[in-house]
Amino acid sequence: CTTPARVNTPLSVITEAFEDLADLLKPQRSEITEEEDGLMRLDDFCSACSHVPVLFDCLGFAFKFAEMEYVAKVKDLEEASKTFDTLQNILDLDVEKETVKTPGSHSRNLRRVRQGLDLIRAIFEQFLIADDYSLKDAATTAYTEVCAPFHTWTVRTAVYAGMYTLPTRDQLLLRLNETDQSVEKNMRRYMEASRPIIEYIDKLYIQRNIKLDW
Ligand code: 1PZ
Repeated sequence: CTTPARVNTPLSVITEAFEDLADLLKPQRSEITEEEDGLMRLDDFCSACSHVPVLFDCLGFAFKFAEMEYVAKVKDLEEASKTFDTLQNILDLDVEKETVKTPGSHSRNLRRVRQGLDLIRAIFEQFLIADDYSLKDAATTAYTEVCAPFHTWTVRTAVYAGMYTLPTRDQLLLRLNETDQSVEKNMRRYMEASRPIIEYIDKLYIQRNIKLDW
């Protein structure tokens, strides 16, 4: 029997990784115990996050610094996963040490990675609003909504300048090896899968009385 060749595009790899992670959050999976229910493992989270950098390869040099920032934060969490089993564990330790918002702390890096995942979701949402909407306009709107309020003036200025160097819509589809139809399907799937994960992370902070205004 012949299996049809399945094309694994960068986007489908990312999307599937986050769908798998979101599945782990669904209650009543038979193979988990009650204590494990509702817990997200840090290593599972990091392994999904580690797929994102292929997206940066499609964006060009201007977003190299964003990639390095993102990768450094995920790497810190990967290191932490050798000591801490769950996302809960890193928050609890930082709460105890009063280092939740301290630059470089695991809880702060988790918040930054979460903002990155949400930014991607928002960019996809904007991108799909119209076929003739440029990537630059989609990304600018998404960034203004999701990340700009939390970034310094210097970072914001650099990001807005970088937007002018983004590829066109067609160039992006080409680099992602997607068609108009397949990109829509994959982006929607990522939007669906990332939503519960982002909400889950936000809840971890809120449950510990940490406001999300940073
Ligand atoms: C396909 C779509 C293309 C759109 C491209 C839009 C890219 C916007 C990039 C925003 C970069 C922000 C970089 C710098 C952020 C830093 O201020 C903070 C510092 O955190 P601190 O050390 O003070 O705790 N770093 C971060 O927030 C780390 C994560 C940023 C990268 C997220 C980008 C993800 C989205 C890219 C899509 C490929």
